[in-house]
Amino acid sequence: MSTTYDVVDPSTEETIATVSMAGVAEADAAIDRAARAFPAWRSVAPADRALLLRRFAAAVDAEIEALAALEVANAGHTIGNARWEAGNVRDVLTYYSAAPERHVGQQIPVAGGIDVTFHEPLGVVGIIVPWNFPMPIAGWGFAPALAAGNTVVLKPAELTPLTALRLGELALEAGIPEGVFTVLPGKGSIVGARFVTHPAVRKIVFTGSTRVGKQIMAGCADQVKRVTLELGGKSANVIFADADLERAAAAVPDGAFDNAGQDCCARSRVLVQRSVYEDVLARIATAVTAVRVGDPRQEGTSMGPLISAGQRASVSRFVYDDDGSTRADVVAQGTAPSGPGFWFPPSVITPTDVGSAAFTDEIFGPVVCVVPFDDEADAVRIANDSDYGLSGSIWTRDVGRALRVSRAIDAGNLSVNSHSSVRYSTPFGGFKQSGLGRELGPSALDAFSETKNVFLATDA
Ligand code: TXE
Repeated sequence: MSTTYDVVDPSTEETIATVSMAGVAEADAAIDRAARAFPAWRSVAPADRALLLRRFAAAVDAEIEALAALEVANAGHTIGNARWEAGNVRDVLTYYSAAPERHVGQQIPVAGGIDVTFHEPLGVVGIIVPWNFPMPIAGWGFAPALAAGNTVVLKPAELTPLTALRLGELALEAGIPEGVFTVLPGKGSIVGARFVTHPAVRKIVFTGSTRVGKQIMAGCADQVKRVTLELGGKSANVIFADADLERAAAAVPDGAFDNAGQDCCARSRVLVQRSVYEDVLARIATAVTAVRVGDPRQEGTSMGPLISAGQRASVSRFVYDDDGSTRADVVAQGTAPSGPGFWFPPSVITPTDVGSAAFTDEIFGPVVCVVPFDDEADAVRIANDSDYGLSGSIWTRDVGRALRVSRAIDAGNLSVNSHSSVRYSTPFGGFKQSGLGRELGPSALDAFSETKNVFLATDA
């Protein structure tokens, strides 16, 4: 049964919208519509499907400011970040709009005939999106899925449905046929879980916690359902003594506190070579205390609020003791507004034990840990001593070391002398418990299609 719920602005705690919450019946109806829309959508001529995706991209482009403002209100993202996120959806759609005409099969030499491969779409794809990047993470799923000829049902996170709902409307306005792309707000345990069990849904794309990702993977096993998982992270930011220390330290806040640290790629473990440790720690403390936390609508604000009171409580336990006092290993803190809003000051921790929870758990807030290391082998050992393996950075002027350490760290997305993780044209995903499969880049299309091999006998 459908009910409604209130959506809250995390910077004011005010209700900004009331949204219908789908139940199992609505999920089943949307999946049935998507299944019925599939045969026609997969048969749309490649050039026409490409054109529809470009029109969808143009519709997003025309609404960048409106989408960004909606995300600022719903997720507390800074206006600069939110513009980038809306632009990213446009860019991902544009990038994959080339696919219908260019995702080609092979002709393989064989005896006795002709052998060709086809990329067949899967059918209905269920996409389950978290609250931290509601627009891009949705786009990374639906753009390649639609381009490859699938239809999509998408469940946004309970806390952040507004931009996804608008993207669903823009798809229709751009001419994407009814039923091809449906956005369905609802509870993960009900609508998300139904995507997993419904036999017409042939693939799940899930981004969220490792805990739920494991449940989804287990649930998909029953039907051998295809699954792409993008889960948590605890990424290492390794600063060698030969690096440009000023640049490396200055990049720590952006690398760790993007989206108030609610970023699966957050480089939340900073490893600094011991000979420069005190120097770099002091620079990091200066950079962190200078972070401008406040109204996300103001141009120039670098960090907004956390998403919810629950998230703030979850982050607080790494920084404050039960009696409210700051923990002893917190060595620097910025400021944050008081009053309404789920604010949290950016904080630096120097844990004495790399096995402590602050150093091993995904905090998902503006908290960065800094520890020393002795040499390259020590840095790699500490970096890899994690269940996660999503991203990371290496700061050095030694090219050989940059490549050696990049190869040695068990993570899917590394950057050298940079904290960037995501480009729509390059693969993105995690090692170990950070996920399964890759999104974005040219090979994402393979995750939304099956390879079919056809042999045609030509012998008389
Ligand atoms: O995630 P959930 P939460 C991490 C981060 C964060 C923690 C908890 O550490 O603090 O996870 O966040 C849907 N079947 N990340 O609780 O519950 C849910 O409705 C199907 C990292 O918000 O995993 C939402 O749409 N779906 C991460 C989505 O899953 C289910 C981003 C994510 O929610 C479901 C977010 C179920 N049983 C959190 N239960 C990243 N990789 O960036 C929930 N959902």
